[in-house]
Amino acid sequence: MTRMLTVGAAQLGPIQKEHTREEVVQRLLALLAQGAERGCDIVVFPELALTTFFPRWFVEDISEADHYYERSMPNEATQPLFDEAKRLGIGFCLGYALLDDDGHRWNVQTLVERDGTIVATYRKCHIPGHQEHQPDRPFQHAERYYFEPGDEGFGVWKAFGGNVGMMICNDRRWPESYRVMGLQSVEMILCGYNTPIHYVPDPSQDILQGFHNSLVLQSGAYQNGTWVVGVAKGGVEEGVIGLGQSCIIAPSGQIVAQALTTDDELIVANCDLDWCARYKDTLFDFDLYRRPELYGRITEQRGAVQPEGPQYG
Ligand code: CDT
Repeated sequence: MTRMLTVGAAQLGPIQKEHTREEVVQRLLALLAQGAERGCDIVVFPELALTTFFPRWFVEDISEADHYYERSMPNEATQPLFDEAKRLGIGFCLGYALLDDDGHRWNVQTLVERDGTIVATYRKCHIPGHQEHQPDRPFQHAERYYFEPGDEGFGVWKAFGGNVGMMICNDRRWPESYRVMGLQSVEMILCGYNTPIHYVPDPSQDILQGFHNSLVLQSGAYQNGTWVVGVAKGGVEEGVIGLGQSCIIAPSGQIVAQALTTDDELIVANCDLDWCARYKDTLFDFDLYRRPELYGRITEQRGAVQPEGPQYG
């Protein structure tokens, strides 16, 4: 018996400042329609998929940015997406900024089942960039000003006939994100991202953005025996070049589909969730082989310490 899940990674090209939510939702609907034609059970959209990547600008008064946040989900602008997905019997995962009733600002992804019910809303845990205005940069990456770090960790949910987890962009660079989900028997991780090619603190990394993206997604998939779906918002958005290269990774670590453009583009893969067991029950049989008694530093310590002895460098 196999548990097949056909997944679409719905990459988006740039969303400029002047684009309205209604225009963006039309693009999401077009990708959803392609997903229906190609037999998708679920279509995954990127991080902050309803607006431009607004943390690239700093505003002294954060309330001036309130219009970039959703106050509820679904809402008037996104209801057509929820309605059409339900009509088509396709689930989806949507990234957006949320300003909740208690005034908290989160960078979230909501997972919606094929019948239109909301499975979960994940809050991004690893918030990159900086908190204060850095006027010397060519563009800001002030996510730490605009978002609180998620306080609920990395859940895994019974959905789509398997065990589904979520993470958002920078989370994918941290092995702990995958492992915490691996320890909950995750079989598919959904990850939207916005990755500028230019990394201001160390431009030597610019040319490696694509390599680092596939490196972390592939190793996270393999080391935890899980499918991983990485979905970009790419292209030139407000003058900033964003990485595309959305991809779907098998539990073997192999890339089974990858976007060719940096525009709106749907890539699709038929994913056998039972393939995960080939890794989870053998080389990565956690119960048999892991040594948690030796991993205490992972949770007890945040930054690195120096070994004892002379200090070099
Ligand atoms: N959106 C997001 O998390 N982007 C970061 C950019 C690097 S940190 C400035 C990423 O990890 O891709």
